[in-house]
Amino acid sequence: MAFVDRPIERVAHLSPDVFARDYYRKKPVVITELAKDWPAVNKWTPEYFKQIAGDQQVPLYDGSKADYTKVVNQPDRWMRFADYLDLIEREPTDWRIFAFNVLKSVPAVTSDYHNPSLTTGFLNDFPMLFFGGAGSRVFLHYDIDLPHLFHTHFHGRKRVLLFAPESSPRLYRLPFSIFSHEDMKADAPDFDRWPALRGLTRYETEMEHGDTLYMPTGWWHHMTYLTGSYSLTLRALDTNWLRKAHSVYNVLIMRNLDNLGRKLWGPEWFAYKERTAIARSNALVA
Ligand SMILES: O=C(O)CCC(=O)C(=O)O
Repeated sequence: MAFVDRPIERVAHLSPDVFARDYYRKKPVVITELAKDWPAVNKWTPEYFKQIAGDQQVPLYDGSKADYTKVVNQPDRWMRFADYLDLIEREPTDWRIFAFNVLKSVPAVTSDYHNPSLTTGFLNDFPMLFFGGAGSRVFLHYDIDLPHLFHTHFHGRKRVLLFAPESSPRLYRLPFSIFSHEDMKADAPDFDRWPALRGLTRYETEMEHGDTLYMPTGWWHHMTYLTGSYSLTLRALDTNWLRKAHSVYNVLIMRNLDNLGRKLWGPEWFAYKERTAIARSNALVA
């Protein structure tokens, strides 16, 4: 058996009541008109980004596995933003910009979108932009601070795969981390090598310009950019205090333990994490 694939629901609008009743913490949904009135929908062209921030150096990531000589999320290289935008327009490439803080990098664009009125607790200091070239992939992960995510896509298409938090024990999660084992390809895994994946429900959608995907707290996501394009993620913390405490533990303690392990034990730390991820998930289906 492979995955059980299910399409992510699509709706044009949602009222706060229906969102709270049917989706909040429960399941993902694409809201096609949530961003309809945002200036960003027409304004955020590559030319516009070049005008306002073309000369900035931006941090880039490729599709290679994490490197123990680096701290978590350290970029693989830097490039002039305008050159990067030209690159993703021109040709397929693995290079991506991951979690580029809009407020710090391009504050002019913060008036081009609004927090959705579907929930509260938005982290206004952390609106994040993501860019990718055609064919680039984002490894399966969930967000370390466990927010609810409103992810709006621009200028092209992106394939999104999601797994519910209940699937976590069978997703080969690396200890002290929010990533799956990086050899496991969530888009086309070898089920003989990763048997715990068999039968898991995988939610799928293809995002178009202007679509907003709601991902509840703790949902795993894997992205494949089908064309050079970009997205904005707005993040809202869960209203539950236990969930908030878990988020603080992940950011302040778990991440630093991982960085310490990398520093002290380097490759052995990575090998231990990979071995443990495989042993734990496989034990569930032995
Ligand atoms: O689409 C991407 O490049 C990554 C998005 C992501 O991981 C997020 O919004 O948390």
